[in-house]
Amino acid sequence: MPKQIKPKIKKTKEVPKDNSTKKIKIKIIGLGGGGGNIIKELSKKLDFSSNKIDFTAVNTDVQALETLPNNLKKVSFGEGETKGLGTGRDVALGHRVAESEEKKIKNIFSDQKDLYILVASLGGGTGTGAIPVFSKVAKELNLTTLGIFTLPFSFEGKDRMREAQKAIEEAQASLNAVLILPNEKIFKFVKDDIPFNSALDIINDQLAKSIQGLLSTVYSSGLINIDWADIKATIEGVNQRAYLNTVQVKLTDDLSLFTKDLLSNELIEYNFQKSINVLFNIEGGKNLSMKQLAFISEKIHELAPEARIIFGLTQNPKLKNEIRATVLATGTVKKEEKIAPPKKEKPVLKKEKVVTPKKKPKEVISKVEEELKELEELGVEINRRNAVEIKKAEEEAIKKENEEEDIFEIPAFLRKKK
Ligand SMILES: Nc1nc2c(ncn2[C@@H]2O[C@H](COP(=O)(O)OP(=O)(O)OP(=O)(O)O)[C@@H](O)[C@H]2O)c(=O)[nH]1
Ligand SMILES: [Mg+2]
Repeated sequence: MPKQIKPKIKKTKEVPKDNSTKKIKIKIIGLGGGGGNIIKELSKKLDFSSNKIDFTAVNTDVQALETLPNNLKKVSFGEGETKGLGTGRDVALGHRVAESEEKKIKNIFSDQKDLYILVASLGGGTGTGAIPVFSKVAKELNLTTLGIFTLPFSFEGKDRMREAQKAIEEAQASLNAVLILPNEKIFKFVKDDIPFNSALDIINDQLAKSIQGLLSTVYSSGLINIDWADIKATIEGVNQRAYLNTVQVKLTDDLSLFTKDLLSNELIEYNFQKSINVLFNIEGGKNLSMKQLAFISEKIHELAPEARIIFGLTQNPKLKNEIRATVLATGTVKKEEKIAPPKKEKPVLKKEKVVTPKKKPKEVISKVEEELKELEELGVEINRRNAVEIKKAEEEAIKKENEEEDIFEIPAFLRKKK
C-alpha cells in the first residue's frame, strides 16, 4: 500500500491581477519538418481566439516552410550551407548550422514570452541537430521552457534512435520539462500496415489535442483558475519528465473509463503514476459539476499519492454535453508498471444534479463553495479565488451565454454581424 500523504492545502488567496493566466504569453516553436507539421495541426485546432500565442516554424528546408499556413511565422536558417534544402538527415550539419545561427536563435527568443514550447520530431538532421542548441540558448536567456519531442519509428533504424536519444539528453539539461512521444507507440492503436503519413497524422492530432488542452487551461477563465505561478511551478526545475494528456467525452460516458484514458496515455514515454506535480483542468458546459472533479481528483491521488495537486474548473459554452479534462504532470516515472484496471464503479455522471447557473447564480456559487470544501477535506489543493471573483466570473459567463443564446433565437438571415 502506498503511503497516503495528504497534499498540502493552499489557503484561499486572491489571484493578483497582473499575474492572471489571461496575460500569459506563449511561443510555440516547431523545429524541422515534423515540428512544423505538429504546430500546424495545433494552430488549426485552437477553439479560442488568442493573440497571445505565437507559432513559429523554423527549418533549414525552405520548401517545407512554404507549405505551412501563413498564420505561422516562418524562419529559415542555415541557408548558406544547406541551400535551403534541408540537411538530408545529417544531424552534425543540423547542429553546425544552428550553432552558426546563434544570433537568429537569440532573436527568436527575444520577445519575452512567459513560456517557450519547443516541438521537434527527432530522427532527422534539422530538429535533432538544432534542438540542443536552441535549448542551450534558451537556458542562457533564463527562459521557462517545455520541450515536446517525438522519437523515430524502430524501422528507421537504431542509429536514428541513438541520435534522437543523444539530442534529448543534451537538450534536457537545459530545458525545464520534457515530454516525449515515441512514434512507434502508435502501433498499439493501429495496424502496422497503416500508411506512414496516416500514422503521423494520428500522432500529430493526438499531440496537438493535448497541447490545445494545456493552452485552454491557461487562457480560459474559470470558476477556479489555475494561475501562471501554478503552471510555472509544475514545469520549473531542470530536466523534469512530463506527462500531458487531454480527453473529451460525453457527459453520459463512463467516468471511470474516462479517468483511465486521461491518466494512462499509451503514446507518452513516461507514466503518470507517482508524479510529483499534477495540474489538471476540467472544462464543461452548463452541466459541469464538482462531482466529476472529485472523482478524477480521487483517482489522481490514488495513482500519485505524493503529488501536489492543483486543479482548475472552466466553463466552456462550446462544450454543451461534454467535458474535457487536461492533465499536466511532472516528476513522472518511465513506463514500467501498468496502471491497474479501474474497479467497477458506478458512473457518477448520470444521476447527478444539473447545475443551472443561468437562472440561479447565487445558488450555484454556494453549491460550488460547498463542494470545494468537500474536496479540500479530501486533501486536494485548491487555488481559489475569493467569493467576489467567483461571482463575477460566474455572472460574466452567464451574461455571455445568454447573449449567445439570444443571437441564435434570431433566424440566421436576420442576424446582424456585430
Ligand atoms: N510525429 C511525427 N513525426 C514525424 C513527422 N514528420 C517526420 N517525423 C519523424 O521525425 C523524423 C525526422 O523527420 P523531419 O522532422 O522531417 O526531419 P528534419 O528535422 O526536418 O530534418 P532533415 O529533413 O533531415 O533536415 C522522421 O524520421 C520521422 O520519424 C510528423 O509530422 N509527425
Ligand atoms: Mg526536413
